[in-house]
Amino acid sequence: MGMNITEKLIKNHLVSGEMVAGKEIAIKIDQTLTQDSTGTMAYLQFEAIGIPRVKTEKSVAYIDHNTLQTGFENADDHKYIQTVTSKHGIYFSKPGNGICHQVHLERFGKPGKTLLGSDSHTPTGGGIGMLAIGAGGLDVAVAMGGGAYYLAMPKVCRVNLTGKLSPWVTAKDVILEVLRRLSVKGGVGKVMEYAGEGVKSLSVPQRATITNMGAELGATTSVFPSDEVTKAFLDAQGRGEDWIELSADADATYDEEVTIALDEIAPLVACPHSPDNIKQVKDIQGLKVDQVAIGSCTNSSYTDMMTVAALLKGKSVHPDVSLVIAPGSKQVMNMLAANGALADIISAGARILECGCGPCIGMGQAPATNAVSLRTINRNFEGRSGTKSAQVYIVSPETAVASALAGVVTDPHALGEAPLVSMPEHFMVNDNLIIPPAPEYKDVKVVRGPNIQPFPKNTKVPKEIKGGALIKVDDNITTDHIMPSNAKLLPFRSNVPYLADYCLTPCDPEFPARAKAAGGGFIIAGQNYGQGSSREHAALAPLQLGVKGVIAKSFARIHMANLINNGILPLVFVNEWDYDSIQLGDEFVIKYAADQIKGAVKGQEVMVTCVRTGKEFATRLNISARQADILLAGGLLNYTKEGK
Ligand code: MIC
Ligand code: SF4
Repeated sequence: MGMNITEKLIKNHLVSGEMVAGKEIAIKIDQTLTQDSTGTMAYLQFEAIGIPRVKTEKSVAYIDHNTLQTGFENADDHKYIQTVTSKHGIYFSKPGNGICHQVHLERFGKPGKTLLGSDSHTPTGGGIGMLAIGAGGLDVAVAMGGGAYYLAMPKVCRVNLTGKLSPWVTAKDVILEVLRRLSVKGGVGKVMEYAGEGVKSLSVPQRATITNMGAELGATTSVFPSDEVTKAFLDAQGRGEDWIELSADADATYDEEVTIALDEIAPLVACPHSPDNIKQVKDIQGLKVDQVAIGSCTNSSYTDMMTVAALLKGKSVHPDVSLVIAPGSKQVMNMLAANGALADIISAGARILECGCGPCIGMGQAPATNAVSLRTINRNFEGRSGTKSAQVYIVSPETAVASALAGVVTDPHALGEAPLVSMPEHFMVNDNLIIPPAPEYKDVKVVRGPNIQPFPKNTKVPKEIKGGALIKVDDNITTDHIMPSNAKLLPFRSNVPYLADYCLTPCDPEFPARAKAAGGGFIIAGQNYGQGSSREHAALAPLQLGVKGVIAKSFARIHMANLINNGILPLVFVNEWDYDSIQLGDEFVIKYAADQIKGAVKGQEVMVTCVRTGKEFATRLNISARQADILLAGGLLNYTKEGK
């Protein structure tokens, strides 16, 4: 029987397991990437594992999230990452070189390879036919050491693209349409595999915008075929030799299928505060706009920026709008500067930011109180911009510019004829901000500043797990709620004890103090707990506060893996009404904890006793035998050190 692309990629990298949807498989990882905000922790963990040089084909460390350097903390972290990576055989992309996903696509990604990144938008690499997956830092550390990556064999959803995009409709609108149909939970447990005649009309940056935001569907990853379009892109990057063809067999089968007619899509917008809260731009046309931010790993490519420049040329940003633009990489910025497009952007009144994540992760450009901010980013969770009351809307660069010029939300059709922007035959290649590792392990002294604090480590599972309900939260709690990230907190990603004092504070400011006073306990949550980022800090900070388990209606994939990796039980309510009956402060006991964890592998329920009611309620641990061992050992680090 024929295979789809996902099956081919997995089969070529399969280390163990059966390729049956839902079953645990292990795959070999060819490339890894980290960024600074998850990277410090990943490298501290890599050091703790104790392997001298990475065993991957290529590992790259990017500095892109935290480049503000408001104090010594960021700069110290950069120094640590630069020295530790040099020592262990990892390429280092200096601050200013651009956003990890954009640069990786330009300079390192290869069709047919696997990529594991400590950032949830790693699936951007699927735009050139990689199996690119986001994971927690510890999983990436293990992969750098040559260990396999374990995941549940995903289902494959064929996204059949028909027709062609109409003028003013973009790749961003395509993925917003997919989100409108499937929601932020629609991709859970699946790979979104793009196919159909519509594929060939999409450029690599357009494909990458779509695979990037597959993360917002909760998908394991998303992938496009590697075809002539991919080849032209790699040729233009001077990397034609990295190309291989990759397509689904004619008789390939899929678990699910959705069809998107490209010519039927209109410009769309994701309204506050969720990427799946979709409307047509024309439905909110006229809403007054205070800020427009163009950039992020979703829409900061050369062609995005050239389109923006063409639309701004000879015009002026509306007096009431602050327009900020962050090109995705040094390559993009350099080319805009060389061909004059940057001058058009600047003349129009845009504020140019350094190539990096910037406003997307709340590193500067926080909007004013109650402000309306239109952004080309991928996440508009409440408060992520740095301003809780801000209303953030996700749009395409075209809609962003049309609105920045008009001062109100505007469908780009209002701008007349769409500009023709083509892919360059040659990108400007100058990798002088990418530092290769030292030739030998012993050559480098790793520099550690005072901001780098020991991270919490768990211990073996006790006989009985006891603790109270420390907090009860609703559905769709994001990692931005669990471990907020903004200009004030991001500098402390290598200082978990400090960060822990802010854990879950957007939901309840008293949570850290309560958890500390109680000596730990349980988090009670609704559906899709932990959606969003791959940040392991959303597990490490609770661990620091003594959290032993999270009892939720369901979990987001990466966060659940991070909890297990840190020895925190991700328990799922069997009966959702038990969620309703739990009161804050209720005390719980999980008796015979080790036996119950082992039993869960066979599908047995994990019984939790509530001391107040004297009753037991049933939960499930959806774990493999290996994950049970990890939980029993008190986390992946202990498990790895035990030599498993
Ligand atoms: C994000 O977009 O939320 C981030 C910041 O890139 C995170 C990583 C992090 O929290 O450091 C992600 O997407 O994984
Ligand atoms: Fe950076 Fe934003 Fe992309 Fe995350 S989503 S990697 S913060 S640009």
